Amino acid sequence: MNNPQVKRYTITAALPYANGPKHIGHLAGAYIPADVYARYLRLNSKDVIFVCGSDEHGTAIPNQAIKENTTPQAIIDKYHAQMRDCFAQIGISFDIYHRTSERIHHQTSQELFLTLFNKGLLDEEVSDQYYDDEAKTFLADRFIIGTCPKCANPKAYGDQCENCGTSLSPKELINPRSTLSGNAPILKSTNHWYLPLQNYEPWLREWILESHKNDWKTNVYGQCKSWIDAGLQSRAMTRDLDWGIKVPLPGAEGKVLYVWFDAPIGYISATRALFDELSQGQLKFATPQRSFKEVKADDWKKYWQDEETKLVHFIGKDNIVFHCIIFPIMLHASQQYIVPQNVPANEFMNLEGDKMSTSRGWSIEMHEYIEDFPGKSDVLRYALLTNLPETKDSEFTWKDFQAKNNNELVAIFGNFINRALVLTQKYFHNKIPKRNLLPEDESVLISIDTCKQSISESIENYRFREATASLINLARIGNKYLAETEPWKLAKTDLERVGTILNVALQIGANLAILSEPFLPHTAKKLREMLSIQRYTWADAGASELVFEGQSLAEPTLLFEKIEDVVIDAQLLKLINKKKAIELANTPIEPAKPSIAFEDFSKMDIRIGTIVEAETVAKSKKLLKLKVNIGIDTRTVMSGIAEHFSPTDIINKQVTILVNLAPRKIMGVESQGMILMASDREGKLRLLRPNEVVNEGSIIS
Ligand code: B3M
Ligand code: ZN
Repeated sequence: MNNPQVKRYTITAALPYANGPKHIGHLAGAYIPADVYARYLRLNSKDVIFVCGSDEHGTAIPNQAIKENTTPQAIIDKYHAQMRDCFAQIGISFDIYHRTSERIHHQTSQELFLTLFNKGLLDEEVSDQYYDDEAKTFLADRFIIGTCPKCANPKAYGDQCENCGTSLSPKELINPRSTLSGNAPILKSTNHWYLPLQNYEPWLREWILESHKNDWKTNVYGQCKSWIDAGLQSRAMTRDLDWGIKVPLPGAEGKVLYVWFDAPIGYISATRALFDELSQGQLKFATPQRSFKEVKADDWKKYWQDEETKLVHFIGKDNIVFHCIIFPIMLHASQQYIVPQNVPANEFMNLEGDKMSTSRGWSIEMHEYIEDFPGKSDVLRYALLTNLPETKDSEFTWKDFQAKNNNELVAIFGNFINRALVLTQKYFHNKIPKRNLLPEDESVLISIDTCKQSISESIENYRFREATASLINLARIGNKYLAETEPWKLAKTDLERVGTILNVALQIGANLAILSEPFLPHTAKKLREMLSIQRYTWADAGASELVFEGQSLAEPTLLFEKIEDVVIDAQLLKLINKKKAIELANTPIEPAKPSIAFEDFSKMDIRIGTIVEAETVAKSKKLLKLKVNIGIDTRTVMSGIAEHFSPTDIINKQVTILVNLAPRKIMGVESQGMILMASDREGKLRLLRPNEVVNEGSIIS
């Protein structure tokens, strides 16, 4: 950050596919760290833009439209709005949240494609591609599924396996099937434009493997190195699809740009849109987080074309190859754009012992959290920040979430602030008291700056977990200081000393109001209001006197509240039920049996009977011994329903019974018939009963 050549920052966070809700694992992967970084830079008065938007192309979108029985346009409209609103609620401070379906994005993408094409950097090649002969369409990327060659996941996509994160091509899939018809695909020849990645190997080796050896995260560097060492290959940058950005060449009808060609260009078009909107004073997608003075539409260029701009991409690990290899090659080859200085990708966050996955129902979606925990987005931010998958996969559990809230936010941060404010209200009429510092006070005040320095250093090195730990440590120091000095005990004997202690505590509180802003923006705002802090920049923090004697404070309110066990238990149950419901919805209904002749059916003698006795059977968990009056006689039936019904549930109930089933001895008792049941997809049994009482022996036909 102190690199004198850095004049401005362009911060990007991966453009989420607008094909469904996004979960807290996505937040932990890219959006929360990116937001902390961007907020930190803004507080440091840096020239920074933070851009993102919805990724609205690719086969993921029409695929979802088929699932939801609607149009791709309806899908992107729905999920774009949902994601935009969720990010805003969680306090992700984008300067713009754009969409790749916008015209300016189509233009920017086509321009870059043509730039590369006109430089002769794209090779046109004809090859055989998978084709669905029934749907009459080529099967790009996610229109094809099959078994992953790496992890055997049977539902891997043609571009990527979501289970193991491996990037794939359709032909690598074992047993490929079309998602459109379910059929096995055939091969058909088609032409496409390829980017020969291998031509850039020397440049990549120099740029990543040499110059970023020490400043890129080891997980990122390692992935890049193994890609480069494995030998790069040509990659098609176009697809046979009708959903996407048209390939801007004559004779390319029916072809669109590959989604991974256009999506990262979305960062550039979002920046263009930001400066267009700012210069016209009409904000549509932009929500600028700082003041931009005398803006011209062309200013976007500085953020993408000037070597003194530091470009940083925040992403999850499954996007590394695109952001470190393919997109940088596109940028570099165009000779128009800068390349990223860092790509601090995170690993994955698991959930309660299993991989997080929206499709399997094992996830906490952003909107679910917001609905269930209104006004508590900082708690989620904190729970994620303290548990970011920065160097390896991490795990979110509801118990840990509760502990982070109750034991850290409430018991340390909130408790400290509350004590300082309530005591000031009680003894000093809500005015900051005068101070007369003792050496022990001085040493506490010095630790404020030490904490600030370590927070800064951690953030600048993309170690956000560590930064969060240093932040809470400052609150811990404050809490400990009050516990040791016990001002509530001194009030009777030495009010002047109490004044000094509270003054010192309030200085720590005021520093927390600034230093917590990148991490807990809603809390920081509340705290600034309570302490009546007007000026707040990172440069102000660290000072031992931020608020002054005689200043009035606002009414104290609680920053955090305890989360009870019942709330956590309900979330665990919700998670399990959601997964079950999805499993159930995905369980196919048993196919119909082959047809039979009416004579076969009429051989069965099915009647209504009344259960007149029911008892459990010793040594059997499954059986009930029933006496059923079938009009003709009252007979014994051994029925395997004890796990579903107790004798009292069914006594005196009318049921349907197959009466001419050959008698059979079951546990020494002769069973003379079979009670008919409906078994649902979960295997739960229900009695088949007439809708009103009928004579025993009534015939079913
Ligand atoms: N939409 C894939 C993903 O959400 C993709 C990221 C694009 S970033 C330019 O993982
Ligand atoms: Zn896999």
